Amino acid sequence: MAGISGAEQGATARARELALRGPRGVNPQVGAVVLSPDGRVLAEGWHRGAGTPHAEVDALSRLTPAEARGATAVVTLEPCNHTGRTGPCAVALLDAGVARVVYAAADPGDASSGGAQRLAAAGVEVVRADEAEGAALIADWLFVQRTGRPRVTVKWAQSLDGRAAAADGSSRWITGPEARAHVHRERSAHDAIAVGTGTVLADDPQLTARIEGEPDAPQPIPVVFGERGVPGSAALHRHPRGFRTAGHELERELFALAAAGIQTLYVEGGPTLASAFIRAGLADRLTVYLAPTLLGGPRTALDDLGVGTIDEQRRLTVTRLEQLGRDLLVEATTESE
Ligand code: AOF
Ligand code: ZN
Repeated sequence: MAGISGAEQGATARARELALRGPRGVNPQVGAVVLSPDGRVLAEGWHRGAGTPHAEVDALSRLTPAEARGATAVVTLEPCNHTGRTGPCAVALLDAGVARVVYAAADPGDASSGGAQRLAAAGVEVVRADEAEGAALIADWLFVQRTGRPRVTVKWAQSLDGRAAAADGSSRWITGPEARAHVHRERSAHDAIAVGTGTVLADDPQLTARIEGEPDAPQPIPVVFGERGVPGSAALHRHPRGFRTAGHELERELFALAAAGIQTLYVEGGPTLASAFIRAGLADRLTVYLAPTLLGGPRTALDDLGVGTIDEQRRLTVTRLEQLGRDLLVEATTESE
């Protein structure tokens, strides 16, 4: 990358690794490396979550004033320019006498952005590195900043003829073990799983991510949508993270989840909930497991989507098509993405 030394390039990659040590939550994952003028690593830092020091301040805290003076700070996110839960990092870097700042992603915040400009105006050399990788690192957080809600994946399994259950409502195991293993990976890759109370009552799901050979796989927190309560005997009460409940006003509930630090939501909760998310334009990505079986009958995988006439159809873009054992996985994005 133009204007960036080999040492700085290495430090940018290292800073991304450090960022991932921090938790996903209301704040972005951010990493920082401070280099001496001749490119030696002087200190590393990362952000440990809302209310704790920002990555660059964490790294600076490990240096003597003499080491920091004239050094280069390499950060995955533009140093902030605001006093939030902590003070402005741009000022901390200036006060420390840092001579050069290399950063990747721009800060999208109205209040927090402007750090790069402030530093440059004060005579610090400010260089932009690796913008795409910096943004990719915090893509879900950036999505939340843009929309105010988590990124939503809606998942369902269906027979080849688009049914989710037999006429009597029995529905388990229409897909094979490979598809089910894939679902557990998907669960683990999201911050929260949404189900409707109907699914809790009918299936009594555990909603844990069970991945062979990965006992420590991240466990998303279950969110139960709907007015009916969760019975005291439900398996959900034994979930390692507990569970949240949510009402039926989807958009408002999503804002609340984002405010609680949930950046991604996996909607697994049956035809009613899946349809509600899609109808409301709140489904960003669909994952459909197609089982080579026929069920016929009234139990369609989705119910009313508000498509009264063909001009209102919900056009999708297929982003992935894969065979999982005997089943097929179709991934698609909606217009709202
Ligand atoms: C972080 N960690 O390492 C950097 C951030 O109110 P605060 O103090 O929690 O500040 C959060 C904002 O600060 C965040 O939204 C982002 O705009 C900026 N930079 N944040 O949490 C960091 N460098
Ligand atoms: Zn900051």
